[in-house]
Amino acid sequence: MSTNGVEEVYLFDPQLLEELEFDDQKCAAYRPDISPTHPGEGLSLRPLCISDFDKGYLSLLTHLTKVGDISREQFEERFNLMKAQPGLYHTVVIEDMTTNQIIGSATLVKEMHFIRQCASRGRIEDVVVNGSYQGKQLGKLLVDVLTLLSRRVGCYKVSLECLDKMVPFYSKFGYVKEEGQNYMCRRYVPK
Ligand code: 16G
Repeated sequence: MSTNGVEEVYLFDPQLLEELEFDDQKCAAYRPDISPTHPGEGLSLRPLCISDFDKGYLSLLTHLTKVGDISREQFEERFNLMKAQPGLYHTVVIEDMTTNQIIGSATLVKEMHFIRQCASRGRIEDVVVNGSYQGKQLGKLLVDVLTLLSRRVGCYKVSLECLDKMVPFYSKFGYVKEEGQNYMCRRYVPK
């Protein structure tokens, strides 16, 4: 795909999303019905592109947590480092095609391990939807897509961290608080 004759640089192959059997395998119910190929009027769901620096991707992330002052050079360097590890970083975005702004995003990170016969595990990170687009089932769509993708790319499990109030939301996709397991974290910078 190209915009203005310039070839898009995707973080990962968009075909991976096209190949998901979303309608047959989705976890959540959608009313009205939406899907990765039809996320809603004027919206498009796709992998993160290097050009999303100019489409408000970083300012969307500030709805989730601190982002800092990231230059184009820093963004592109990080993007290219992630892209250079094929199969590990899957950031999906939703663009409002009428404003050319990124209004939703989530990331699946695939980690490689030795345990379980050299297995991989998935982590769903940085799920965020612009407040003006809430109620359009977009958070649900992003998490559903990445959860399906985690299985498709061979993860033996997928996990995420969330606030107490978000537990009912993530439960819809089959995420459970495992008995006896705790999320522990040591921070080196303030929250
Ligand atoms: C949320 C995110 C997590 C992210 C963290 C950032 C989801 C499911 N969880 O817990 O991925 O790393 O926020 O917060 O999106 P922090 O900057 O305070 O660590």
